[in-house]
Amino acid sequence: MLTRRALIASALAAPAAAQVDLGFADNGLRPSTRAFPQKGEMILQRSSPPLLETPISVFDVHDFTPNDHFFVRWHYPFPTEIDPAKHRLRVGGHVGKPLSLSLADLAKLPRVAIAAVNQCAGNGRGLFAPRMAGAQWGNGAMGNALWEGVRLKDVLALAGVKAGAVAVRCGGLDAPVVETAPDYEKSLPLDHALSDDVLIAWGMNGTALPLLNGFPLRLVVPGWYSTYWVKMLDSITVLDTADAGFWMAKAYLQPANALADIAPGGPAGPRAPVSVMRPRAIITNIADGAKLPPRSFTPVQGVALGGDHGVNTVELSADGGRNWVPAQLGPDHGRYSFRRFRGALALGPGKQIILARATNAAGVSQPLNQNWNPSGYNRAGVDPVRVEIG
Ligand SMILES: Nc1nc2c(c(=O)[nH]1)N[C@H]1C(S)=C(S)[C@@H](COP(=O)(O)O)O[C@H]1N2
Ligand SMILES: [Mo]
Repeated sequence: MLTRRALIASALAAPAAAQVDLGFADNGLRPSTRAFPQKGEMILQRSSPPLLETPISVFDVHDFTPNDHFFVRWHYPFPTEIDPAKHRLRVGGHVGKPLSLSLADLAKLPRVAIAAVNQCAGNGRGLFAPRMAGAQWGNGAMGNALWEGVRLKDVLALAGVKAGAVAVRCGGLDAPVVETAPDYEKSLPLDHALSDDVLIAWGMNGTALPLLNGFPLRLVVPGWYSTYWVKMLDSITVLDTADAGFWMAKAYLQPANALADIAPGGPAGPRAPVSVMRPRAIITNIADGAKLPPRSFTPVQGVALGGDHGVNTVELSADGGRNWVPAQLGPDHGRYSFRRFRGALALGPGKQIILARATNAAGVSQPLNQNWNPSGYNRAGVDPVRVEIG
């Protein structure tokens, strides 16, 4: 299944100049890099641990984001050389039979492939106004891939989950620099861990996971933000009490309302862990601020995701959302996948604003206003694209 060793990357020793979050420069331009192993040109947010963003132009031409342009996000340093033959996935905690599984052991279970969008909970954070702290991502902290592996529930069945279990905690090979810092571990509620769609994946778009995307194994939680998609997965612990660890109880919390929003500067109110993604449509062929020649119809295209339900419609508007015209949808790769869209708008001369709005199969639509919250999670509103015609 995995025959080659992941390459050591001298490039992972970061250029010293870029240890801080770079974000958007005043002129809106962000530095790009080709210095990372198995990656082509990416937008550099931070070099160590790496935060690499996918240029929007990549989404304009692919249903499946190529591995060498797939975004990268790590909280902590991780091994840069991994021998897949020696890798073990330990399964323990509240189970009848603790396990230590090799990749060959996993490959004996039924294999599954699912197309799914992996999106950082902070995707688009840098576009919020007012701004907030955290990686200043544009909309490129997401990507769509065909993930191949086995079901988490099949692995849990091998170990035998005991009565009274409530959650399943996953951890990877990365570790904090400071010993007292909390290991990156994320938990799924037991019912979700047992769903058919949650995978332990080794394959990404027909090949092994790139090192930076979690070689040799990662969790795939379709429809949920990628904070749960633990990379370099090496431990699964079944819990009989709620996970009180930092990364579940203290981090990745958002306002506990449908849109996860509050008034900027307003009281935070009750909070809940981020989980399900909301529908979004991102225009990929026209950059915000572009100058376009006059023509009777301006083509508009992009990618949409439906969250945990498929994309039902994408609509376009050139009059601030009073009138909408349906866009044509591209191939359907399943409910968790990107769905590309294309349409055309008649735009008069001068300054115009183009809107694209996705609605999913559960009838959830994008609001026109952005859902602001103090951590910049779950950006779900329509992203307007301002253009000048003429
Ligand atoms: N082991 C481990 N897994 C992790 C993380 C991490 O820091 N360590 N970060 C998570 C977050 S917040 C994101 S956005 C995704 C990014 O996945 P990618 O790097 O494959 O795009 O990985 C997730 N899985
Ligand atoms: Mo993330």
